Amino acid sequence: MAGNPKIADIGALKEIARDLRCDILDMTTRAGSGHPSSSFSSVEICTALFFGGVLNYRSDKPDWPERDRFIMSKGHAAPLLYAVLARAGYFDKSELRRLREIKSPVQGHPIKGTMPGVEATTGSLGQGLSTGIGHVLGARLNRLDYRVYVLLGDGECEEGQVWEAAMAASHFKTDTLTAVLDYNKYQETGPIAREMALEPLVKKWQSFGWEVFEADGHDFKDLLKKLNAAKSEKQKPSIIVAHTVKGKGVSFVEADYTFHGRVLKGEQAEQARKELLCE
Ligand SMILES: Cc1ncc(C[n+]2csc(CCOP(=O)(O)OP(=O)(O)O)c2C)c(N)n1
Ligand SMILES: [Mg+2]
Repeated sequence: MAGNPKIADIGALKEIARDLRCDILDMTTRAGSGHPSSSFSSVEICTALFFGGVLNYRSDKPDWPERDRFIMSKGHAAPLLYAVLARAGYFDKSELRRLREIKSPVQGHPIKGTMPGVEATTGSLGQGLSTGIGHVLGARLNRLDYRVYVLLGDGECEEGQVWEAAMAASHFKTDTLTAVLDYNKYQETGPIAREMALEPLVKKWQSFGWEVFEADGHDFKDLLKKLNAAKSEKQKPSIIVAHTVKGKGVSFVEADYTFHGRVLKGEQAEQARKELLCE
């Protein structure tokens, strides 16, 4: 049974991306905390996955056994995950207004079981790829036909567990696993190259036994081409190293990495709404 919702064309994907950025901005400004710049960075990646025909899912049946799994390993981008899930129909958009409230199911980092569509508890960076491998092995045991997608941050790749998972994935020939690496070149405290360099990143993943693609992480055509190519891989796990801009869409956030974990307030939020063309 195919579970794929209506596939949007590139023009429609761009509109969805704009709407998602506006939702992220509104949610985090209202909450007064959260990670808008990390969320903005991955908007096109998640839009391509959920609305570009890559992921197989049914929002009316969140526990459908054959659904593809999406794991937001960079869990601080929870506002993006919630905005995407609401847009996909997992729950009403009004829930977004409860971000980070005490006892709200829309917590600052995703918790499995709190909102439909949240597949894994994340936020402690470095763990999501291992969870993804578990889902692939579970599919084999249960003879289920689904794929697993994991969104990683580049700072997250400074965690040792990511590389242990990278080894395990190729050892177990997890060909139904695709990681997408949001390579925005910054982590919390500064540039990756200064804090703990990852280059040569493509060669590293290749040497760990992965099929590696590079993409412009804000270009739908390029992203969809690489995500669809990854689906044909029959032996190895695959990764899309997606070059992105942290804070994408808001000029003064793009220009200043100290916006990590900082929300936009007052005039800044107004300026951002204008730049993003929010209604
Ligand atoms: C294990 C762990 N250590 C530290 C943190 C604190 N932390 C939250 S976000 C972040 C930076 C992550 O950078 P990156 O993966 O590049 O994500 P980006 O925001 O750039 O998309 C850090 C260090 C954490 N959440 N988990
Ligand atoms: Mg980063």
